[in-house]
Amino acid sequence: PYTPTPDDRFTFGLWTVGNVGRDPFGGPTREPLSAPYIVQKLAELGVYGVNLHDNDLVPIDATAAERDRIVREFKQALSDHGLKVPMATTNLFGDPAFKDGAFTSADARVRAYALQKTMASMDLGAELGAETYVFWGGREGTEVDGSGKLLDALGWFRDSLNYLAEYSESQGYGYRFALEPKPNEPRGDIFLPTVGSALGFIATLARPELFGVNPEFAHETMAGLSFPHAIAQAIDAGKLFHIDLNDQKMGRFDQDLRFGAENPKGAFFTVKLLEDSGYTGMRHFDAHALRTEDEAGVWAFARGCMRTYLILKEKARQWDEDAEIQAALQAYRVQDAGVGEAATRFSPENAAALKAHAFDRVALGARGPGLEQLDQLTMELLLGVR
Ligand code: GCO
Ligand code: MN
Ligand code: MN
Ligand code: MN
Repeated sequence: PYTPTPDDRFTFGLWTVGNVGRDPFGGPTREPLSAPYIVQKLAELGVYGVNLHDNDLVPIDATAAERDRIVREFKQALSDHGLKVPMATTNLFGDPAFKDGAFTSADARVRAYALQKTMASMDLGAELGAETYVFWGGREGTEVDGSGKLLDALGWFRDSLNYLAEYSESQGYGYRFALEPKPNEPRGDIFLPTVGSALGFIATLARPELFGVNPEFAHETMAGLSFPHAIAQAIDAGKLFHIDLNDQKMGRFDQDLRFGAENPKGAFFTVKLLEDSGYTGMRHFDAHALRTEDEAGVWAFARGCMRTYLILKEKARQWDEDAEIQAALQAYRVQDAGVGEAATRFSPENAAALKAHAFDRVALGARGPGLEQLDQLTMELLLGVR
């Protein structure tokens, strides 16, 4: 049990298992792995697909001939090992040209270059069969609000996304776009810092139906927010187009920990929401092995992300079937308001009836809902004694 198969729809990025263990204070601790090798190893682990930034595969300064050779070899590996590329994205953060933003740079030449680079990357993604296109605006932000671009930046961002959505449609790519919010790092403040911000912004785009969100566990946690609450809102809005699963201690730098490594309870309710809501998208792990690890540790990390997901999926099923938990849940939810139709649908008559109803306010306030017991039962189930 808990051995993944492609039916589980697990994906990793080339940049995740390919991470060489660099951090701001030290260089790489691992050798780079080639893309075809990563494809082979992920397939052996039962993964469904692999995602990429343009420059994870094709170096930014590759010639056209080099690009074609690299892409040909990658496609060969995908077909040899039966892996898909469900999602593609652009590296708009690594090159110094983007040091003060890509779509939100104050330099119109950089904004135009970001559009050009993204169109080329969308072409690559489409060639590889990607259906989801992610925008993570890592450099879209400021340290200096004296730059005076807080309003302009949102306008530039919107214009770029509108442009690229039209490009996708004009090419017949049919991409669904997913905005990935993050509150900070590498910028002091990143624009559109949370899932809620991104959802609000999408409503201002020319083709909002083409855009959803790509929430990340670590990013909402960095903002001090609850990841399950964020994805619940995205699901409710019909906007959960993709998801970045990992883990993170609150109040720390971006850690990209193995899924479930730090907050298994948050991971449990994340899995439960995805499974209960009928989410059909990819379960993508945007995380990497600890810098301490060698290559064996990388595959232990990848296997661990997927095993934890599958274990929690099984726990979610147990939770649903646990009679005591279900009874506690039933007791918690009082179904009948005792006011007939009056509170369910507005009409002048219903409103009048509701206004006339006598509530026992003191009794409502005195009721204990049993949440301590419900939570303890959940903990005991997670801790493996139920
Ligand atoms: C991060 C981000 C990135 C993005 C990636 C794909 O914190 O570095 O999560 O890993 O997810 O660029 O959009
Ligand atoms: Mn991240
Ligand atoms: Mn990260
Ligand atoms: Mn991410």
